[in-house]
Amino acid sequence: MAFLKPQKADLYGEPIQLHNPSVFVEGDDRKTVVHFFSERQITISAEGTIHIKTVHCDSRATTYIEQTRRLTGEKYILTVNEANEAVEIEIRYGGKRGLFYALCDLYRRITTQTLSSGTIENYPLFAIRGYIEGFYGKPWSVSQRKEMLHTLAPCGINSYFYAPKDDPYHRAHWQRPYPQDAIESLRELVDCAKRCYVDFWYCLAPGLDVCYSAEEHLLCMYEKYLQLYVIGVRHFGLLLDDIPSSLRYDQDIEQYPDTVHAHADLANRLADRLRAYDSEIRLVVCPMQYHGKSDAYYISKLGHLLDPSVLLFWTGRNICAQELTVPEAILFREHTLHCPLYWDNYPVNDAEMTHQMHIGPIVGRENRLYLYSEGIVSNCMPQFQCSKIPLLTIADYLWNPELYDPQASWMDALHAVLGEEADLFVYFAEHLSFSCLQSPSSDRMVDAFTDFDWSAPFVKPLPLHLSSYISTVCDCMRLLNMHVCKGDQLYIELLPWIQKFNCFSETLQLCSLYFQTKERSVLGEIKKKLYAFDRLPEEMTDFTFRACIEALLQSANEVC
Ligand code: LTM
Repeated sequence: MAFLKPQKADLYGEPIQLHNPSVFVEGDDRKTVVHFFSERQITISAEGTIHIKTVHCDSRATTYIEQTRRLTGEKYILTVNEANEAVEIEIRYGGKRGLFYALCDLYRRITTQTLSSGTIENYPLFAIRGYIEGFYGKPWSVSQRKEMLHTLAPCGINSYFYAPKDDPYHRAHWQRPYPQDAIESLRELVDCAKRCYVDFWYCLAPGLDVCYSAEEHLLCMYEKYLQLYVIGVRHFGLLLDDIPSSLRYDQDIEQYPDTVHAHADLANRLADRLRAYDSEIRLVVCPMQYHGKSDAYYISKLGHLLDPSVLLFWTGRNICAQELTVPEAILFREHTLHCPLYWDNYPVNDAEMTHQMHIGPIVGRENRLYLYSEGIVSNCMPQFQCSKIPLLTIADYLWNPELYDPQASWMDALHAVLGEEADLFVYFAEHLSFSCLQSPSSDRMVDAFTDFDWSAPFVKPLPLHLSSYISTVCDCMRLLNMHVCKGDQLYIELLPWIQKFNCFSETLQLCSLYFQTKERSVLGEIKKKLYAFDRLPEEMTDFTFRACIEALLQSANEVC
């Protein structure tokens, strides 16, 4: 697994074989370490086969990141020595989160039998590594949210932004305080985030009907944030995306020259008030104009007016940005006096994208963006299980973008979510790469289909790689069907795309039958299947597929 990819690793020898390992723990924060391993069913004992010594250390070596020239509590140094009786491990760390990442790293190496002697120095390059539940559609449930925290935190994600557009208390009825049962659910979530060392950002979206200059509205927002403060939240967001662009109340029109002054004033007053309450509170603002050119009037004015310590969201050149680049980040900083905190609209697939399923890896984010931004926060899909796959690649990129390899990371993510079945599942998943990032075809399909002349199918024997591809697609289809029958959530979320893939698979099986029998009646069946495939609205990478089948039909004068 490639998660928490080390910055420096000086390892030697074969991986240490550990069967039924048990752990002996000493040193600083012993309670945390014991709790960590006990929760994961690893025995803690005085005769442990692994001896762990933890050292909390406030030195340059454990707190300083050279590339970004900043201090962090997320760094760790892991030293492993194979001794006669036990494996001796020392963890040096600068902060609690660093210790947590060290333990996650160690645990993964132990359970995958990849622990080797030597030293690992590790820390993340992006400061804010997050995801936002910021889509339109059914919000995730509390248990799903907790599951996501447990999935992503061990891979280095450190921030979760709560902003489901369809939570009425977040947006449509932002003025209403949360009822007690909802607050209890949020408390559960905040506690879970804390245990996962993830910052919980609570976002409020009052822009549909707020009166920017009204003190009573500011007070109402402040009290809403305090409801969350009481349950442990220290990070807040003010979201002004997707709202009317003109001022609607006479009071505001009289007070402000234009909308941007109203937005800056509200954000600054809110920041002042929250900080007067607790100076540690952090605030992020999502501007009304959150994409495009950063020298546009609204965003540059907002940046200049906004308190410099308030973070500013930005989605990039487009709402769903194909690329996020260093030159654009530098320009953003120049024009707004703020480094962008990217609200990255991938893998989100709401609004016009509901026929797309974004399970491919993140691509198109430059590897040195961490030097010019506050971080990246990825907007998720309503399909919670499916979101895990791209989010794991995002976690990988955000930790160590210099070494990020999208395809390798994607396979790791698929394995993390699906286990060994990932190797078969990928024959389906490769067809789901339609997105703002890319629209390639399935590599496996293209490799299998080219080198074969579909318009002269009987000139040569069917190449082995094509028949083997068709049979693997059928195996993959059986796997998908089996999970759908079992009601497994990930496959239920994928059902519309699985149904389309089924048409694809059946078309290929019919082609295979035609190649064997040369029976012309099969061509009619192929035509019907292709038609059924075309009628389903889900987007799949079908260009090569359609072109080949059409060539086959045309060669037999079966015009589509
Ligand atoms: O992107 C932003 C800042 N706001 C909304 C999101 O809530 C929505 O999920 C995405 C994708 O449709 N687009 C938006 O404009």
